[in-house]
Amino acid sequence: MTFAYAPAPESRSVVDIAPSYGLFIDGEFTEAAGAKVFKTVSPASEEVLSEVAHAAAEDVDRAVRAARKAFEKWSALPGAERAKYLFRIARIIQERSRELAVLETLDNGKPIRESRDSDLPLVAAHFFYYAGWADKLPYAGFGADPRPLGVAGQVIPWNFPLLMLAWKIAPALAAGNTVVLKPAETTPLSALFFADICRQAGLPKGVVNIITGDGSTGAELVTHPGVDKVAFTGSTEVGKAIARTVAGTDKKLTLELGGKAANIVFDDAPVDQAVEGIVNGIFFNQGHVCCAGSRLLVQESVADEILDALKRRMSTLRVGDPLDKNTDIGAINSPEQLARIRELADAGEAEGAERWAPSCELPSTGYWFAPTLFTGVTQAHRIAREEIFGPVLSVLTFRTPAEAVEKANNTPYGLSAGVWTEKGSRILWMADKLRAGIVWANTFNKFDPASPFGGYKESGFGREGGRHGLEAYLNVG
Ligand code: TAP
Repeated sequence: MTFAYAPAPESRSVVDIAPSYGLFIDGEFTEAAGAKVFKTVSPASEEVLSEVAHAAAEDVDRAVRAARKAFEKWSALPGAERAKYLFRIARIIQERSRELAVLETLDNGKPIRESRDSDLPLVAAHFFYYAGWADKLPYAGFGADPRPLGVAGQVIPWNFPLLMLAWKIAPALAAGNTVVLKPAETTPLSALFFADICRQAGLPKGVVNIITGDGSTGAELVTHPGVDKVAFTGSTEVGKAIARTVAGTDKKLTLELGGKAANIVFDDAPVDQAVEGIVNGIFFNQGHVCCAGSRLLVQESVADEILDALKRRMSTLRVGDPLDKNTDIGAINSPEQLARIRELADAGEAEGAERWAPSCELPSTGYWFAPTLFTGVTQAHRIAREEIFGPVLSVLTFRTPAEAVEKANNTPYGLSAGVWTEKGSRILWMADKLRAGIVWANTFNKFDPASPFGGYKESGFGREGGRHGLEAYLNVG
């Protein structure tokens, strides 16, 4: 059954979206060379939200030059002065958080409860955290006089548009670098609002430049000879291509790529708490999360009990209008992503796994996928190996801790993992054996600006967050 999607008008009016946006270069919004534009669409309503400039190669060059020019003065400012700008940006983000949360939800499709209660507080916290570091760099353990790298070219994905921007821009600026950032084509708006916040904060021109476009714009940016540091978050496929183009140059590189995390539930875990953790692990942000707990490994002796409770809980999840505060699962970000999720879910069935989803009404317009789980999954199935990046959970079972570790590590990725057990010694043993950059114990998807985040293996290299996140923007050799 379907129903028409009608966004709540009072929420929509919180944010004033202009019919068109230019590129933000050297402190000004400007047209792209050739005046090329693209449309950004709400994935929940298919409404065109705005037309956005599509940067050409010469725009990328203009932005990098502006960042280079600004670098001389910005890097020479005392850290305490740079900190003032970052604190100001953090405060403005807090003041405008309602507007930004609605904007993020409109452009991305994520539930307003998540953008309001998770994304925006974390974005502000990130700027506050790195503002605190700006005048303490000589005490960060990188030597007495750590130097910034220069111009950072940063490319981010669509799943947490403003949060990924914060993860990239806050440490770069704190360390004295200047930035050219390219948001994803499907979610450019919050980065453009952020550009306005930079102006509001009086940030010197050229310190932050935002260039919108598609993958070709990203490729122009990361290959530009004036870029000293490339920071990329996105798919492993594009990350590998970037690593190839950067190889042999003097650019520094950090990559945050895909994941296929195991969420491991032992027989002594409290069932209700574990089920909440499983639901949060895979259905938060529609499963568009690089560290999503997309493989549930459950101990055989409690598998039936956990699965029964999980299905009951999934039946209560509300899919639909992302602007409704009661919504648990919003829209899939794009028709392309929806097609990929459908293709992999169909492959799961074709390969013999058993598909289950609660009966739920999906809106007739927009891009939607019901929360889904697969049982009878083997390690050979595509749904156990490939990143789905959607609300689809693959369930596997294990008998012993050693078998859980072996299955959890049987993936080319290594970003995150979760362990649910009452035994502290088992948590420590598992954390030591799991090849994952982050291991959560009796929780999942917990983020903190003070805590480093990053992967092993094909999930990338380098860390964002914490003191480690500064290292990626400093000459520490
Ligand atoms: P990608 O297609 O890799 O896109 C990421 C960004 O790179 C976008 O801004 C994209 O631009 C741009 N891009 C595309 N081709 C490029 C190229 N050849 N050179 C330079 N830039 C290029 O990934 P996605 O579909 O947006 O995001 C989903 C993937 O990101 C998932 O695999 C997910 O796991 C991963 N991800 C990882 C993390 C962390 S922290 N590890 C966080 C979030 C997402 P357009 O969008 O404009 O094409």
